[in-house]
Amino acid sequence: SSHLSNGEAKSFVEIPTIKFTKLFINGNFVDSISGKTFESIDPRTEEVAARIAEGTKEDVDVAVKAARDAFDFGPWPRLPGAERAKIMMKWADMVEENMEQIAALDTIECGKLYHWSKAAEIPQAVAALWYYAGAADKVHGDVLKMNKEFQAYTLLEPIGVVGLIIPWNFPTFMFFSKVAPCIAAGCTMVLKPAEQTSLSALFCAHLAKLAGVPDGVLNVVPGFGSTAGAAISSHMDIDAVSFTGSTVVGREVMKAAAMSNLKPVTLELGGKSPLIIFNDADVDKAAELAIGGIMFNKGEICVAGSRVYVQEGIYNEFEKKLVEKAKAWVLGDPFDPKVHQGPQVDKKQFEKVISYIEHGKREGATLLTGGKRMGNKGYYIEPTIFANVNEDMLIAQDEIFGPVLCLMKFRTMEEAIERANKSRYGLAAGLVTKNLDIANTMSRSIKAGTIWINCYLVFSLDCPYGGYKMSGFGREFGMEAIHKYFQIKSVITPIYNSPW
Ligand code: TXE
Repeated sequence: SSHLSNGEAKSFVEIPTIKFTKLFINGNFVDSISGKTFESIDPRTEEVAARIAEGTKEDVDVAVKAARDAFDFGPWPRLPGAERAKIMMKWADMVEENMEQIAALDTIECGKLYHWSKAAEIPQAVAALWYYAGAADKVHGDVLKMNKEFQAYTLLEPIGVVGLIIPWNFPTFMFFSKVAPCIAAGCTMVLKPAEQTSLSALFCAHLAKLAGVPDGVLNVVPGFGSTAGAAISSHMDIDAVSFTGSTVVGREVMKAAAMSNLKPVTLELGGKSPLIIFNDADVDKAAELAIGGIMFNKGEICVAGSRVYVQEGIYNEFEKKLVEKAKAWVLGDPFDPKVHQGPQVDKKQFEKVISYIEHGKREGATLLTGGKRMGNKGYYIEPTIFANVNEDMLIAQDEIFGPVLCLMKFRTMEEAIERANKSRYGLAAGLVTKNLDIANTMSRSIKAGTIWINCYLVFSLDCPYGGYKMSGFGREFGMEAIHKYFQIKSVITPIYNSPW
């Protein structure tokens, strides 16, 4: 196999000094009230990368107070949109200037490809600031009614203090895709990064201050979900929550929101997305899409194409190509530019993926390639492909969130629709066909928030992004995302002596 050995720890880039490890509250880096810290582990080495101040409920309370004061009395919600945009653009420039540093922090904590972060994730994060800065002075209410007796209009008011809870798989992009629309709308916020990946969030908070974001507008409280996270979703003085993470925790967040102050929530949760390949496809290109669709970011992406359905006419050829491509997929240090896949984010995720692989074998699926850990240090897992899978198997139902592909054969389009929809999730789907009728029927029949036709994992900030079914609700990106952060107020007044 062409997999790189992870034996010797080579250094491909200069690892930055880690400067910010404390809570960022009201414009200052502070210790947690308890004084406690937690360890962030480098998944390449299983060694401690940093010790980070551990925020708990008490710290969240202080952060919420700062955000509340900044919202009720501070300049941010009262600035003209164009002024907020100016500061956001400055912040975007600073993120761009510090791209290498930010990418390195994400690689150290998350194990993601450094060169990919530099080429795509951080530029997309910057683009999120541009996009919503551009929107900040162009969102407004409507004139609803003007007749002889009454006129009415709507006002869009920033919703208030927002809680943002983010996961570890795209630390920098998740941070900005949540913060950018929220801050553009004039809200203030308390953000909790995932416990695995706090460093880039803290670094970017530091840049926000330098760019001129007023104190208290953005507060970052690292810590664990059951303490700091739960304190956000159940807080009586947080007006809305946006969450990305597991379906299990999404339900907890919604419950806590309901049981506290009925704050609205947006949930972007797990997926088990189908990629459906028809007989007329270019087999080589389709296999390329399928490999990238599941192995990209080590399978740690909610829209991973984890169920691949191939029509029977090309199935055998496809299977052969797919296995070849999986074997050529290079595992190793994510700082190495030749590598395609780094380690899983942490021990818990690593063990979860391995246990699903074991389960797949027991369930009777055929292991075509992979299926093991690579090396004995770092959370590396070989690209893994199972064939002879059916929808009753756990590996076809659950989100594995790792480099594990389930390959299935189908005969008719009707069968493909039925089986693709046989999932409790509905985040995304991919279609490969040149037949317009098939593409049209399929894209309207699949219950998922995003449909990719003859492509996969193509993202754009102006495409709304989110789930059907247990993949959550609400949409990220696009103008939908900024509207989550407004209250709509209807104002109705009588009019006298109107000419019409
Ligand atoms: O997720 P959690 P984990 C899926 C994926 C993965 C599984 C578990 O299948 O294997 O979830 O990952 C915070 N109240 N996704 O355990 O726990 C937590 O601190 C409030 C899909 O990492 O959902 C972190 O900041 N917050 C996903 C965030 O929630 C709580 C991305 C996500 O962590 C909390 C990540 C609580 N009670 C995982 N408990 C996607 N949609 O892309 C935890 N958190």
